[in-house]
Amino acid sequence: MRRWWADAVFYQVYPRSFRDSDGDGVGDLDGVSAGLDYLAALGVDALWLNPVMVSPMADHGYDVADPRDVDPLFGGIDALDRLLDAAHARGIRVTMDLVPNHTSSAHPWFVQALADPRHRDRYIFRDGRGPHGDAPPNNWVSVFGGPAWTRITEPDGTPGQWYLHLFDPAQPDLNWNHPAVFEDLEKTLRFWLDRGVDGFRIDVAHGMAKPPELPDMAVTDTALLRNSDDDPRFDNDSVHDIHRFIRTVLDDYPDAVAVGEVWVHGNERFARYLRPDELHLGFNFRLVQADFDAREVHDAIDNAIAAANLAGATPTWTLSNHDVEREVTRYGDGARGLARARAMALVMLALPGAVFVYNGEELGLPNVDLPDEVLQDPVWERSGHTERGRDGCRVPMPWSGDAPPFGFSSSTGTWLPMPAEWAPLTVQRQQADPTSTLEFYRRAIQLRSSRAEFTGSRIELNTADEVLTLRSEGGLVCVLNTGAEPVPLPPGEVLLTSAELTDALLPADSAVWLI
Ligand code: TEU
Repeated sequence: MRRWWADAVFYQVYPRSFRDSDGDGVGDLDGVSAGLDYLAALGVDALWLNPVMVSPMADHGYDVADPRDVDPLFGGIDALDRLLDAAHARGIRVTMDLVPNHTSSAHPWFVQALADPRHRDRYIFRDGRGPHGDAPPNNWVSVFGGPAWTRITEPDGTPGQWYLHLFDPAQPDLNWNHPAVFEDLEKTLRFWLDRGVDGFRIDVAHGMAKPPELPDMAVTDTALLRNSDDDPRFDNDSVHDIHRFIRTVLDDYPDAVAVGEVWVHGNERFARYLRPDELHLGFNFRLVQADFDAREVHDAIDNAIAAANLAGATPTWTLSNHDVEREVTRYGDGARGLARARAMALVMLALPGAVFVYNGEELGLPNVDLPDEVLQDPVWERSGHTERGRDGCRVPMPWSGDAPPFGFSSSTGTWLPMPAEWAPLTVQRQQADPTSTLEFYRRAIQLRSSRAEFTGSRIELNTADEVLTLRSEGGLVCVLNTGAEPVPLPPGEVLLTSAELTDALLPADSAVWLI
């Protein structure tokens, strides 16, 4: 059976930054509803909303204090119901972020755990090491920098136990050996699915399970860890029991989809998450990690398809999200970075499987260099101001007008400042310009979803002299030129190009679709 998500274009909405309906400078769900006509015209099939549950926002919603309600900042649960109705009326599905690895430190379970040592077993509390227990239980580091343990003060005022947090101290890790944690997640899944939500993006899907003895890490340097297979914090075998559990619940809702954030090394490890009784889809980050280089892009595609094939699953494609530098900037910034990002969009949209577009990508937004004093990502503080964090890819979307806040909000006090140089990048300006990145994206998505050449799951890749040629089963040819010189086009009728062709040659930093 062909599922709706198997070739869908998902649009990732970072709710703080899409559109603000109530003038507080922070985007919200009625803002998303107000943008639905725009999204329908863009041609997207589904939304993925970053977390909107009740949260103190220490990590902008990834610290959930009540998993079964919507934060008032985003308009409360009625705003979500309005969005579900309005999206479904336009044939757009809505998926939500789910955060099962940790809760907020303001979650009632954690508040209770702090107050009473008998209620700590839903989290990971341990005595410290050393004579006075003043050293952390092991050497684990937090993904955001610094130790992954924080010591609490006991109710009687004495220095007490330590709790584990792979991210911020405001995000204590749950103990997935506790049945209450499973029961509560099932309640949460059914709560949203019964309300009409079409599925979930599962945060840190490779986390959750921890080895019972909590062994020390062999490597604690974050830069080295990125390429290390030996990280006891993640990808433990028993995580698959959790995914199987989630799947049994989702199977009661045959159209619902679960897509996991799976940051693991190697295709074998990745494919385990996509076995028939686990996740439907897994984010494959190989395209995010590839440089603008034909060989690297070729290998990224090959590996992503090989990983999906190992499990008989659908591949997924993404160039950016709310955690990584925007691709325009990654590829060199300025006109060149934008040209390359447009070229890569044609490559991504030519591929079989599910595609994820991050809000603002369709406008060609670059990352923003923000001044120190406005930075909000916990990474900035936790790294001792050595890493600037992810705020630069989360700046609100420019909609209209000639100056900030560009129609995003009625307030100039947007939660992150918007650069004045974004005036030419607004939706309004780009809609009026047939050569704009927005019009290019719209056309590409429309062709992808309407033309028979895009069907079929097999593709053939060839790379020679910095030129990648991709042929789909349905007869689409996509050529990407990452070299410095223009190259001749293969025979065929041009469907779309990311840049203007000169004398029937494909310029450097561009791509073309032919049939
Ligand atoms: O990101 C998880 C994350 O930080 C990954 O980088 C991964 O866990 C790491 O590389 C280790 O392999 C998710 C969200 O996307 C992010 O925005 C949140 O801050 C984070 O979880 C915590 O909830």
